[in-house]
Amino acid sequence: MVEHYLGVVGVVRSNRVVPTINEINKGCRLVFRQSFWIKDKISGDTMKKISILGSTGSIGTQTLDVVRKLPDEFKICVLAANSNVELFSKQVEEFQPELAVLADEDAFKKFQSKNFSRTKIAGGRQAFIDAAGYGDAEIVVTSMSGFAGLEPTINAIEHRKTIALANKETLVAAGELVTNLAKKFNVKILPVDSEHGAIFQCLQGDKSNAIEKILLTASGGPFRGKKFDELQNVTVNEVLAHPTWNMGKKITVDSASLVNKGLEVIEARWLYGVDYDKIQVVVHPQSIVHSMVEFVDGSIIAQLAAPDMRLPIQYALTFPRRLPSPIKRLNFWDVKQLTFDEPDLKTFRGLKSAYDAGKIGGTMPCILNAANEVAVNAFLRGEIKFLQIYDVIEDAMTRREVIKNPTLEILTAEDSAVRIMSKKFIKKLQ
Ligand code: MN3
Repeated sequence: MVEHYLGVVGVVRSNRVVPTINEINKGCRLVFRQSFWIKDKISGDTMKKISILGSTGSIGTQTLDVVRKLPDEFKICVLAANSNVELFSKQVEEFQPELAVLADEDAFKKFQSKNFSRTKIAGGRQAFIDAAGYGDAEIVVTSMSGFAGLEPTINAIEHRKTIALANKETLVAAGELVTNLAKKFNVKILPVDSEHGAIFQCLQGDKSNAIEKILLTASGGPFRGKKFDELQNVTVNEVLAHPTWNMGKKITVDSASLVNKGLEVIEARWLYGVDYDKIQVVVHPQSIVHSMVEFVDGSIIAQLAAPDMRLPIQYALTFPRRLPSPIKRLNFWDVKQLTFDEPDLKTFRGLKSAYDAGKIGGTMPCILNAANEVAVNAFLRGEIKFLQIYDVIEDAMTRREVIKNPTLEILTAEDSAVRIMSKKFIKKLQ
């Protein structure tokens, strides 16, 4: 870190404001403004401005916790959420963003009655999309859930915001479109997902571009080792009891079905440009190795840490710097053993479906994603059994025609069509 600063300073001869090591440690940094370098922390101008879309969800609240613990680093530009008025109001009060948006119109009506003197407020779906491109935020954390995250993410990219990507459905449904746009606007997509954050860390400093394969770890969820017959009648509560991660409901169901790992395989393909046959899922129940990269010479680099989402979130926000974090430290004398296993693709068919969808490409991953979103909601409402999630996905994938190189319009239309189709299919299952 010190070297980095001195390096920068060395180039700028007029600069007389070299920060001391103490200041660097406290987070002081140099900024280039109006043709000279200045050291500026006190005014808050060098604080990274971030916007959080989906601030009341699991990743959103943990992102705010990271911000809370590094008060000199970040300033909140936008907070946006769907409908949790109570929590959202508290967040707006505490972080005083420039703009606060609730996507749900009814929730917004309730929210509107409160008075926030320093914050502009807005409501509705379009306001949520617009919020993604608002102001001079440097980073947009996309922590909303599902396909609904696609349009706001595209808007953020078009406004040249760095994306801290937590909404994996965006890259699953529209990987090609989103990564091409990011290239066009020269925008970085930084992973927040713990596995992809791990891969990202494993690749730092490696310029050889010599990845042999990506080893994507999976906890295996609450049903690891269980067979088809044992999973016929599992309840919603059993599904929601994830052994190592505490997350939102949608992703917890996805983790139990291993569809989440399938979505992550597709996410990894787009983030790292690696073919599907070079992405291998490794079941690792302790969730300590967050993923690994194997290089052409046979070396494998892994990232390890206690399972705590605040770590990948913080790294995405502070990248390329590392700053202190309150997460629990690993004690290998307590850990003792790390185990690895092959995933059971026969029982957890959704993972295989995701590989298939990814390899087929075009609209197929979008079809898989839409069917899965509908199926997960139906399961949470008690309308279908757990394993029928796979039937809903397979039904959609066999019945829809694939369109290559889809535009946003095509993807949106496909997403809606699959939702209607899958809902009808679920009615027949009941
Ligand atoms: Mn993950």
